[in-house]
Amino acid sequence: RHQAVKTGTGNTQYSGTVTLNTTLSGSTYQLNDTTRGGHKTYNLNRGTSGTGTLMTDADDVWGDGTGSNTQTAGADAAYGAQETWDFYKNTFGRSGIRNDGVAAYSRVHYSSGYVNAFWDDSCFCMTYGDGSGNTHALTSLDVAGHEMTHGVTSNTAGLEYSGESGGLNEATSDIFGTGVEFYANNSKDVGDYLIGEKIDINGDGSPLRYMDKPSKDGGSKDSWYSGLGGLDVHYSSGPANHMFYLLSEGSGTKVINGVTYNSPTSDGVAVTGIGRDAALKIWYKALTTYMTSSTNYAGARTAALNAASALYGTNSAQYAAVGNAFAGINVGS
Ligand code: ASN
Ligand code: ZN
Ligand code: CA
Repeated sequence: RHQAVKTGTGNTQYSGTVTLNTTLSGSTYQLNDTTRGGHKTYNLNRGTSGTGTLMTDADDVWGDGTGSNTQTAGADAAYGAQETWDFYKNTFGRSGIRNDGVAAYSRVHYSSGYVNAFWDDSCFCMTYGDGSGNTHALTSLDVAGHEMTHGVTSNTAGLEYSGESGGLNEATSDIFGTGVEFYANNSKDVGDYLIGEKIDINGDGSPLRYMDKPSKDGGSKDSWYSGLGGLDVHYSSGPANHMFYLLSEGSGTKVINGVTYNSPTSDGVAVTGIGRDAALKIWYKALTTYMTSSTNYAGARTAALNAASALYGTNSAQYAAVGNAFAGINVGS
């Protein structure tokens, strides 16, 4: 049967009205983006296994911007996959999660009242719950970028998901999830250094995590200490998220896209940022070239310094800033 690439409209819950590449098969549109490795979006319809059904539509307009329309989560998931694909391709020249030009697939409406989203290496697929109570669908752009980055990490450094390497794995997902959010440059979902600010996971409007000062979530640490590896990986990620914020934006108070950040350093020494683009490049090269499955915080510092040296040279401001940002989280000096 003849298939053609079409330009559909997604009425997302979190990112306004967006363009989605779809496929016209016969007289039915499919949420299938053949221009980005063949990413397909499926509806699990509250099931918890298999792929469910490929999302299809008669007029190529997907969702209505609210969670009560079944297609809306599909529009957000497809948009998240699209922006994550484009971020990695256009920022790092990475073609998909495995860098082989092949897309993962996404599943929405997983289970009932499920308040999470997750990447799964075994199916090479992304899954989103609908949330419950005050928590909305887990399909926001930073969450999508966070989860799919777990696939990138597992296909590169392979950071083991426990101890300090687990914290670095989680932070890598927050760092590039945030990279995706800024990359998309969507006026309805502006970039920030907060994670999950759109989904209301706490039911009180607060985000899940804060990169400028991770301890604001009540569990994450701002700086490395000897017991860090004993924490949940979503808390031991704090110092690396904080390092990334310091490296990008510098310490102290700063307003970005209307959000006020106030980032301290563990030693009280001010850090000057080098900008998010350079910080992202350094972390990506560190992850894909220098880190291994057992890299800890001290090893991450060495990896990031090696990456900055390779990209900018050891006499560069970028190289010096990596050392200063790690000193700001009590790693090295
Ligand atoms: N949302 C969680 C995370 O990315 C789910 C998981 O995979 N553990 O950490
Ligand atoms: Zn994660
Ligand atoms: Ca965010």
